[in-house]
Amino acid sequence: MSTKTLRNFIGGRFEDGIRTFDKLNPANGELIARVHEAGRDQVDAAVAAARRALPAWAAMSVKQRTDYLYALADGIERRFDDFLEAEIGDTGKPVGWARQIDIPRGAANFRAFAEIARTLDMESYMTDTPDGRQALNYAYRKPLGVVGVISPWNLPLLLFTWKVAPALAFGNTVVAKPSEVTPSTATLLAEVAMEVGLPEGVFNLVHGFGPNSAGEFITTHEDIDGVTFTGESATGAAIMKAVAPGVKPVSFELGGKNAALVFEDADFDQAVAGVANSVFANCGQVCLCTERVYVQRPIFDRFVQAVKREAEKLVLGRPMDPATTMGPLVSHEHREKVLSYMRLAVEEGATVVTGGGVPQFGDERDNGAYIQPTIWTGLPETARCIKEEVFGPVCHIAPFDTEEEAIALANDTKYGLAAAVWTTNLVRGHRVAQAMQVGLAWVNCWFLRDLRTPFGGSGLSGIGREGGRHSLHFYTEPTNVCVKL
Ligand code: NAD
Ligand code: 6OD
Repeated sequence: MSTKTLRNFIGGRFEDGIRTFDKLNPANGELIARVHEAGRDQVDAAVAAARRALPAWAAMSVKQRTDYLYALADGIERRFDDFLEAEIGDTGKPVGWARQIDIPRGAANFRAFAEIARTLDMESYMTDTPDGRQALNYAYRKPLGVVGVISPWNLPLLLFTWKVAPALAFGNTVVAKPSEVTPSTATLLAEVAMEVGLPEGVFNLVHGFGPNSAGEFITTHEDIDGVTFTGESATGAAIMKAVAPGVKPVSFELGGKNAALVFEDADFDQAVAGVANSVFANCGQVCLCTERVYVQRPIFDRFVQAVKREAEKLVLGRPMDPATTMGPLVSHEHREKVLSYMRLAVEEGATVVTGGGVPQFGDERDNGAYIQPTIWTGLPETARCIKEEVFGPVCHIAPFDTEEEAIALANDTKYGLAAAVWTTNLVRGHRVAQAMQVGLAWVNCWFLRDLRTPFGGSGLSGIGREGGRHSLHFYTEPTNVCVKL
């Protein structure tokens, strides 16, 4: 495959950056792209272009504006195979997962938010006035303005469009930075924006890193009206500091240390398959992945052995091979981090049920960032491997006796993103799900979601909720209009 050149997209034109950095394929270590890093001047130019484009974009009829969003969705689908190849090249994820999840959701995000924008109603109240007449109050929603979007590498197109789509649907213009680790599909989206004739300056793309690079230049820019960010909790904290002097709003979707609770009355096979999927999907690199599994004691040993069998069945193949069920981690740097937790787990007293290291293939995959799916048992609840997000294909499985104990164990974390409850007792399912201190609780499933529902977490997992109408809270500013009648 030839090496690509990826540029910034500013004011409707592709532009070189101040220097380039290399993007390697995590499945085999090959150079796949040279990426133009935006300097401060280019971020300034992108913000200025977004500011110039804002009045016309915000004033456009909802029908006309959302027609562009449908066109972007159609454009992604027209170039589905380009997006698929680019996403797989950047991440090493299995083709089956990217074909079913990443690329379709890139298009679906635009359609879902276009639909929400087209069907919005307005909050209104009729109030009695002291002189016996009435007043009509209505909350008129205006776009927030120029929105800074910063996204991570694990579901690159899905999470990039998850922020760009609502911003555009509700009349904002955007300066967006994908992760430096996965710059390709965002660049393809810029090409699609050009192809569908999106007005220049409405969507601007800058490449680069966080500190002292495009990420920081966006978040510290005084003409940005707010920042929506998905990534690590520590990065969220740095961004909060960066926007504090301007008192800018933020929307944060951050890390997780998600629990699965498996009750003895669960459908055993369904729970085993569901838990294994929630631990190992996308090589454990989904913020919603399960890293802590609590299993009711009577089925504990059998459950551990069954999940071990699922882990050992995973096919660590080449990403484009349809038989592959687990690709490499996203980079060698990230593998070093995950491996450091594997060493730490042993130091902290874990029993390694399966995995724990790097697989050997005897072919080009040995240059990739592959890692073994790993299960631990026996750690104390105070262990760092129980408390800290690993973001790899690992979980710890521990027993519990009572429902109260299971709830307490699941909630004993500073994160608050997601949890899954496995039980055939649906009354218990509702009760336990409602007791989870998380933004998303599943019963007998994982990763299923209607795009109209609120998404996000509490504690170290984030600030605010996005999704459907909930996205209005960040992407629009209401003006209450009160009319005396
Ligand atoms: P990261 O925080 O390292 O990077 C995310 C983005 O922030 C990248 O574009 C990066 O360049 C940028 N960035 C880094 N430092 C910055 C700074 N100081 N100022 C401005 N921008 C900066 O995260 P990652 O490693 O790309 O992604 C993995 C993390 O993201 C995990 O913790 C995962 O749980 C989390 N995540 C959360 C969700 C969610 O919805 N809650 C979704 C996906 C990923
Ligand atoms: O499904 C979504 O909308 C979403 N934001 C998923 C996030 C996954 C985290 O890695």
